[in-house]
Amino acid sequence: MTITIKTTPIEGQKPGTSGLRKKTRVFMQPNFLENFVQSIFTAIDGVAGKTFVVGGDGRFFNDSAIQVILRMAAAGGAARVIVGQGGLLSTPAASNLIRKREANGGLILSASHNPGGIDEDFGLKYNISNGGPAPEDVTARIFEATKTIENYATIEADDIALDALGETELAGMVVEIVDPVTDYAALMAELFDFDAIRKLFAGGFTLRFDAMHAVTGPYAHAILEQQLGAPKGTVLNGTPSPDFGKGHPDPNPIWAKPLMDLMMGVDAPDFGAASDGDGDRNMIVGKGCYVTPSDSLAVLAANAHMAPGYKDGLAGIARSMPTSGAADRVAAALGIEMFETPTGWKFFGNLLDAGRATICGEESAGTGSNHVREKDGLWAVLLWLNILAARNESVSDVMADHWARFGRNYYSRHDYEAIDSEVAASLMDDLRTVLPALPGEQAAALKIKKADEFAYDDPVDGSRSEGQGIRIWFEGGARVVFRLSGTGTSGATLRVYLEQAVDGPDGLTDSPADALLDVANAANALAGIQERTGRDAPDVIT
Ligand code: VG1
Ligand code: CO
Repeated sequence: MTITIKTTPIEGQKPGTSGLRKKTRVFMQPNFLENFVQSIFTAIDGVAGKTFVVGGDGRFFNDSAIQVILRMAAAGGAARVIVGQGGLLSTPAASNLIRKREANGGLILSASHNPGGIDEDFGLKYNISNGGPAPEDVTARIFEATKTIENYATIEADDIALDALGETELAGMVVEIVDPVTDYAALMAELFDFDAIRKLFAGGFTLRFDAMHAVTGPYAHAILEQQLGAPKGTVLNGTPSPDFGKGHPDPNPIWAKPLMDLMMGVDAPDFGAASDGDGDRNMIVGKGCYVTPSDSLAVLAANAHMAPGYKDGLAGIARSMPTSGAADRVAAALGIEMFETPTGWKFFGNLLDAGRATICGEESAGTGSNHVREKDGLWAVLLWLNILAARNESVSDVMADHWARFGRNYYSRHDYEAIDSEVAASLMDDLRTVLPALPGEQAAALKIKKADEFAYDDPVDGSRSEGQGIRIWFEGGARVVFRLSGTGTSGATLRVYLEQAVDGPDGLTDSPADALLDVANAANALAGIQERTGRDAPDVIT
């Protein structure tokens, strides 16, 4: 029996870079989740007769939120909801299921790389029928609906058991519980040369994959250890836990420090990798050799043809604006199109759908391809493994060869987290104001060449997105980008993206910190970060 519950709009339900993210306790407030879910349903003209995929990264509140969504979908007359067993689905696996099962869309419960737990973060994101994050027109409609909502519909029913595979019925709607790994693993086996990777492991090649107590554990155990024959123990922290073992499931040198230490030590395995809370990010490390995500994108693009799924080459490459120009060098050498989009995977969807881009990536450890419409952590690891098997070289050899061939873009991101929102906004406003006068000026040791605020015109649907980050280029190949994060849950996070391009053959083996010192000083001189924020160093450097 459908019941209609009266509610009133709740402030702050504007989706950010990747869905709505809040403190878990905020999501648990009366009607908070219900209002947002009903607003999604309103924004897509209702759910009657439709099929959806629902799953999340297993963080605290994942299962209760799924029960709420199931009851509300049933009340709206949805035909079928496909749920990952135990409520688990990695973000790329959810994207794959939406596509494979031709669902109308999906609801993904995750705050990605943010910590989980009752005092940490929760999130919810709507994906459309192509399997990708809702584009801006849809998220704008969702936000509008949250501002006018008066009631939501649900049913009175017991919780559905999420652990038993198979179909059950909920007020006329079919709930289908599926294994979260099966379809995803089948897709990976189509894309990559599993025999070659199996031989690599059989020959003694060693890997450590840190699942960071998050959702990729079951995927990594099944694919790397069971299907590809990597020895047991290859996957670390492989059991998903609601608070990610009290860790911060963000695969970067700071939060995946134990893996980094292992890779830099004398007993380092041949290859190290990690993924984030919801399985869409990746970190790649060789023996003594950290690969920046921007470089990883470039290497994957340059070598993708070695994997069966990409043997015909790439149509084009896309990267988010703050991502380094390393991939641009590859696109130029291959003679293929290169696209620069705003931050967030939703901007790649049209390019992938139109067949203009095959591989996409972001500096924030996200890489993926046209196989789904999300970034995909394990996919990146498997493509690297396929390439290493084909080339029979170490990660550091591959990198040295890559830089010698294409040139190198030194890169680092400095994050100032949870700073006062007004301080952050005025820092950005002041930069915006001085932009036109900057060319020709000096900033610390560097001379400014160009400066602008990035706006994106989507070449497929013509939509325009403004205010996507402030970019300043310097003489001598350096660039700095300033942007405010759209995924944080307290205060504002200022991201400062530093890049120094070097064409080679000289200067390809400097330490990134040395290579980026001048541009880091220039960034501080331009934005007055230290005086304004009172911080004498970034909270996180990646
Ligand atoms: C961050 C990253 C961005 C990424 C987004 C979602 O956004 O910078 O590149 O797409 O997180 O990633 P922001 O607005 O905080 O800079 V995930 O793994 O949270 O889905
Ligand atoms: Co993520």
